Amino acid sequence: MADLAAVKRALTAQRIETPSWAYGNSGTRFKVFTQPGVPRNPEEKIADAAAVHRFTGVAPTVALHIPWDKVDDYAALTRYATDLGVGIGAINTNVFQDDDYKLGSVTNPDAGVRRKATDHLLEAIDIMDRTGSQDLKLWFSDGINYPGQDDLRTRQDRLATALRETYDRLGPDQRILLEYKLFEPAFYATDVPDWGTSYAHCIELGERATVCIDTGHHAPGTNIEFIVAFLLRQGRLGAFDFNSRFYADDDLMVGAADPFQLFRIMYEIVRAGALDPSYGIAFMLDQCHNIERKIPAIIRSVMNVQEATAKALLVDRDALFAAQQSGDVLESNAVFMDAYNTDVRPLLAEVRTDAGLDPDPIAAYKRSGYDEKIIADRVGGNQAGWGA
Ligand code: PSV
Ligand code: MN
Repeated sequence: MADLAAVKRALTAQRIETPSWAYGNSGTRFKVFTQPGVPRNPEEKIADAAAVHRFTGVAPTVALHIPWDKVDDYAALTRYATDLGVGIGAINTNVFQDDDYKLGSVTNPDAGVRRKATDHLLEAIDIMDRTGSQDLKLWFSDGINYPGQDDLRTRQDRLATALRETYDRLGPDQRILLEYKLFEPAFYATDVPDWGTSYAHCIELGERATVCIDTGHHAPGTNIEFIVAFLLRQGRLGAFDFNSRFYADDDLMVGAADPFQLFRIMYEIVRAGALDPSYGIAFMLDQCHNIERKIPAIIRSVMNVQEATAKALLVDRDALFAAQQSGDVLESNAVFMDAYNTDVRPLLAEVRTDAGLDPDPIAAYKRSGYDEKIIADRVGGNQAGWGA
């Protein structure tokens, strides 16, 4: 039996970071649907992140995206966040929305474009210095659409050069989170398509370069928990971008498509003792909410991660190891599934009540009047969204 007091302590200490862009408008390649009450600036996004933290108690940081969240005074923005009870988390770079990047950013055949892209990565570290952020999250949309369009190997050299310059600029407490993505927007070849490529570049760079696993960035059927286990063993798992995919990179609420997969991932985390914030893994959401209200969707996502975590913590590891050791296939699987099939909602309600929170964060949010207030207040101005 898992020690219930220890499980509750672990759940209380858990931390989940929310992304500023999830509070803004978003859509598919075909349509961005706007919603009333959407933030018009970084401050309003931070205010929404603070609301999520107030109701969940486990989401005390918000990731920024530059230049979407560009401001003149990052120290002031950080103070603003602190006053609302949250901190600034990872800084995300954007080398995918300028016309210059049509043929790639840091892997572009044009040295001038590569310089511009690398300068943006360096600028992001300047911002981290001011916000106190430790994580620079890099996702490159770089890739090619047609065989022969560019030299696959040379593009890896260009990538390595830009990463080296960026890594060398990091402060002692800062690190790179290098994300990979199987495809899109490049359809034939992507320059960082998988964890192996990301891992190899991280090894080359040094120990402050780690892999970010975006759960939506794999081929169907990929065993993501294997990647988690492998990278943890190598000490190179730095972060998650949690979301759900049904087909491609859907970026829907984590735990919506495959809660069992999320449980299996969280089990590897628990198994490695990597859940506690002091271990250094950033558990972030990377989602967008195109048709549903954004704040309750983010609260629901945080709760889904908590539920998967609670189930992972409930695995009777002594019984599991004993069954595994004796080669009892059915018993091992049964122990694992027992934990997954436990209804952990009452346990999490208790954890929240103990922390002085409402046991039902979604209901509490709905009752709070926050949604009505932002709809009434945020009139005029330009709503934030992709490209804003
Ligand atoms: C694009 O796929 C993406 O969702 C990446 O996962 C990044 O983390 C995110 O955008 C923000 O740039
Ligand atoms: Mn991501």
